[in-house]
Amino acid sequence: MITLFHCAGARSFRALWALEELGLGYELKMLPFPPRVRAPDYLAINPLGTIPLLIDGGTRMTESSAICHYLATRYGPSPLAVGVDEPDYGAYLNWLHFGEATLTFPQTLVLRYSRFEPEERRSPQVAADYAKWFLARLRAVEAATERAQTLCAGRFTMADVSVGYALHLARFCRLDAEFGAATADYRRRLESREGFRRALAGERAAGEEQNVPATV
Ligand SMILES: N[C@@H](CCC(=O)N[C@@H](CS)C(=O)NCC(=O)O)C(=O)O
Repeated sequence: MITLFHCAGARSFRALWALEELGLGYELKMLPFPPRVRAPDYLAINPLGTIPLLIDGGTRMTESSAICHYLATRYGPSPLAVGVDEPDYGAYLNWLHFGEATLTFPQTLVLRYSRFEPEERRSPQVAADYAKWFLARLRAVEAATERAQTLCAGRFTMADVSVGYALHLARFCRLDAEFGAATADYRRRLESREGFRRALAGERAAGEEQNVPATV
């Protein structure tokens, strides 16, 4: 059985969404955010203290975008991964990593310095600078989604899960009002997927069952 440690709304949502898109069975363990402070026992399981943590037999993974690709290939073949022999293999890998490294990184600084730090450590300047950074990087998504319904390979893939999570998180960062028209439509298409909706409902139900409050 696959086990996923998750905080509502956090990057582990990518893994949860991927599991739902693939229709795999899993156990969802909810944690309060941040686990290193509010669930210190978790450090014995994952010394990094971060989520996601995915355990699948002897495999342990802590990188959300890598988990998406792992699940689609380990439990594939699936059209959710792009194969090495397909023309868009490079574009797929690039978007998969772009979602986390280029888009989510600045968002976490916005959240941290506008909402998560204690009042005296907050920095409107840092939050504003990284909001600008995020919106500038989003131009690549706007250009791609003006041309096509998905990011690559002419179909929905784990690259869309990776970037789609960053667009989902933008609502919590209050940055979604500044999306271009194509990006806003793309996010609506992603969020109307059954797999996305099941993931959202699943994290809500598991949070209630396990008595773990939502992150934001
Ligand atoms: N690059 C990693 C980042 C993991 C990460 O930093 N997760 C955040 C939540 S979104 C976290 O656990 N933060 C709590 C902390 O750093 O203590 C990924 O994509 O999964």
